[in-house]
Amino acid sequence: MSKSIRKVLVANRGEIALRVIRACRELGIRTVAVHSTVDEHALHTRFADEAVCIGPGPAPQSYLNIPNLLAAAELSGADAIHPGYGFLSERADFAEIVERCGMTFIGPSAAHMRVMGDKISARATAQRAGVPILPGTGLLSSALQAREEADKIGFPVIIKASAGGGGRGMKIVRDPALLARTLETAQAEAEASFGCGDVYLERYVESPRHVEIQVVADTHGGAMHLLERECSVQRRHQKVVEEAPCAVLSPRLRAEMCEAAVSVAKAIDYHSLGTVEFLLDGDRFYFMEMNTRVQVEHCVTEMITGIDLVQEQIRLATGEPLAHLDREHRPRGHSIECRINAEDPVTFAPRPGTITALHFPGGFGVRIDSHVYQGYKVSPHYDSMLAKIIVHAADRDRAIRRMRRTLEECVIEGISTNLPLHRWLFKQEPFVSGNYDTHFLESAMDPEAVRREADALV
Ligand code: MV4
Repeated sequence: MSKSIRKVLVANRGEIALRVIRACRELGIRTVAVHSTVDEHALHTRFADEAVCIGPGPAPQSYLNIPNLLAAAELSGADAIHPGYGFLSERADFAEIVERCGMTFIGPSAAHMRVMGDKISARATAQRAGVPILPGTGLLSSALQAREEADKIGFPVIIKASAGGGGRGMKIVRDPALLARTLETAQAEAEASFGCGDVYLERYVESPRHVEIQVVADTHGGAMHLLERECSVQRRHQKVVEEAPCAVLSPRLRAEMCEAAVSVAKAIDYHSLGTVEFLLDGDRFYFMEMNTRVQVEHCVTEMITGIDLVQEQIRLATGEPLAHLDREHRPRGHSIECRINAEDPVTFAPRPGTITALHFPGGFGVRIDSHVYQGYKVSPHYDSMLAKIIVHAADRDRAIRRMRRTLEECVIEGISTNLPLHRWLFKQEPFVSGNYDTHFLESAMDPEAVRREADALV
């Protein structure tokens, strides 16, 4: 029951499009890039075997334009579509249309995407699988019910949109008197942003860490984990640094979380790559959500397991079993990723423009995943990520030292980047000691110190 894939249309841009093209090349699969008019000279356009223009710069008219993508697939004779991350990667309707057109969607089934895309049903799934969830509710139907439930859970509570995820559509309520009004606002905002006003409650955890488990599952019932990633260094739900393994997980807790993640995947007969997100509060962990796509931060898992996750994802989409992967994984050294963005290092405001000079670092244990080059024009239409700098070393201390020297070597001129922020971060004691939570970056951020790092450059 193995479906062969001979030609993949890559429905994305930037570094992830390159990443997919590279994986296909090594697997002997032909590739079709799609690009907007703005990306005519982009590397993904050049690296692929063929390229098709699918519309103008704004994403809704190009990278999110389903009819144009399907036409490009049909015209080029692609037999599979890889959605990358962002854009259409978690749109169940897109996965469904791709399959109805007789092509393979490189990802899970539309049904898997729907169960996990709806955060209320994702929570119910975890509970059914015997995986810890925070005290909370299903769909809220009235302010009165919300108040009764919140009193049982205990304040503070957090209101979450069922169609949200990744931190979108969440509101913390500390004062019971504000619950009814905040609920109304949350429902209205969810309706406006997602076209679905469904919300639910959870007990609010004040200082959690974000730890996620990578899972891989085949279409024959085989499922396994590939250890964890720590993603607590973030701002406004945008991850800034990710690492694997997590500095504070005991082997026992790691084993429990990994087993829980596999249970969630098995409970829905999942297949493909998946990420099961947990909140870690001391030595307790709680299921948050499951992402059904390849993630920006997948590289740190690749470095500590030696497994090419994008190649695995493609193999799994053809119906190949997991058999060739080792069953037991112990972290092999330590890996850290820094997301380098075209933005103001202090305000985080996007800063598009032209890169006038570029030198990426190198050397032992350094990996750069990037689509930019000298003369590259960073467009305001898309995500501001320019590059991922990934290091791998024998242990966390060595990985931090390697990242420091790597950040020192990196030169990007002509636009403002967050390199100074990273240089500052890698000197901060809470980060270096591993003693930080999801609030660390926003609370410790010192604009003066980051400006000094920016001025120390050149
Ligand atoms: C929470 C929480 C505290 N308590 N849920 C944000 C992303 C989404 N996956 C879940 N998120 C959170 N859910 C409860 N009940 C705190 C967060 C949260 C967070 C989680 C992971 C990484 C960064 C975060 C930053 C702020 C809040």
